[in-house]
Amino acid sequence: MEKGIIIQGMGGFYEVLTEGQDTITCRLRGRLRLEGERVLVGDRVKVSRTNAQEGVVEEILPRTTFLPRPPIANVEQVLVVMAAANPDPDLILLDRILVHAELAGLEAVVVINKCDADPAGAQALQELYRKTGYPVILASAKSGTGLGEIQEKLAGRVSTLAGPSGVGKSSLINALEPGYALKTGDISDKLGRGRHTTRSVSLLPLSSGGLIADTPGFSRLDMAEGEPEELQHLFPEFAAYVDDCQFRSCRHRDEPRCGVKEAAAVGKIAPSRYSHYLIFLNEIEANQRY
Ligand SMILES: Nc1nc2c(ncn2[C@@H]2O[C@H](COP(=O)(O)OP(=O)(O)OP(=O)(O)O)[C@@H](O)[C@H]2O)c(=O)[nH]1
Ligand SMILES: [Mg+2]
Ligand SMILES: [Zn+2]
Repeated sequence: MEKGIIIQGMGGFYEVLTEGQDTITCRLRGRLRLEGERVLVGDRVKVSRTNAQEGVVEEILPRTTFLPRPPIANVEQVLVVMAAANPDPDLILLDRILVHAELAGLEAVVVINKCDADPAGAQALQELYRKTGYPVILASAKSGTGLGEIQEKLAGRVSTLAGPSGVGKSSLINALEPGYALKTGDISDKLGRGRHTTRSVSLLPLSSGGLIADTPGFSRLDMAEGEPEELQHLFPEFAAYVDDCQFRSCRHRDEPRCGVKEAAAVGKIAPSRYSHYLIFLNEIEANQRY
């Protein structure tokens, strides 16, 4: 049997990139369908060929990572894309995606695309996220800014893009690999939002040897399940200040003498990050009550 990776799935058919770099169309072995096995793009599989272009997925290998949104298996890294403008950056969504990436054990990179449209705004965002410790890349699919830096992050690794519709995820891939000519869509004048041009997740081989997933944009993301006391660990920049909290069990909300709260008050932690932490904490606590 050959090994491969699912690069696209559609209506019960899966495109599998084999180790020999062939792409073949596969169905799932009936047994896997019966077991209700959910196959994701990124899943490593064993396939048997029925002919040169077709085969059957016989086995799904254990996943190393899993990201629920965008739904993808085995990626090492998430590039969270926001536009500097058109559409306006959605920082709470950006932080939600970063929290999900931390929870899944993935590396994350913040990409501010469309810097050409608002260079000053893009720089302010870079400044804000620099404090988090996440790498921040200022990019423009239009002018080519930052493409080299993105290329470096992607080389030889399996990565996914994530972010709202219309921020330029597909455009960035097209700028890196013009051969793909992925469909892109304009921004609706009335709502200032993207038009959900990309409809499904697909993993694309890069000339640098890596794989990058283009994904549909989304704007809603439920807070992950988890323990309220774990949330602080999903904000990596908080770690430097928790020793200044009076209580070891501090949730950094109402407690007296809280190092995190103090760091946010003086701007050592970005106030928006801290306020999103409080919002997520309330959401997790509310979920626990049911
Ligand atoms: N000015 C400017 N426009 C850009 C840039 N990148 C993309 N765009 C435009 O933004 C619009 C949306 O781009 P897409 O690549 O379709 O966005 P997407 O993130 O893939 O959107 P979905 O597939 O709907 O999730 C298109 O009109 C692009 O031409 C950029 O760097 N600068
Ligand atoms: Mg797209
Ligand atoms: Zn605290």
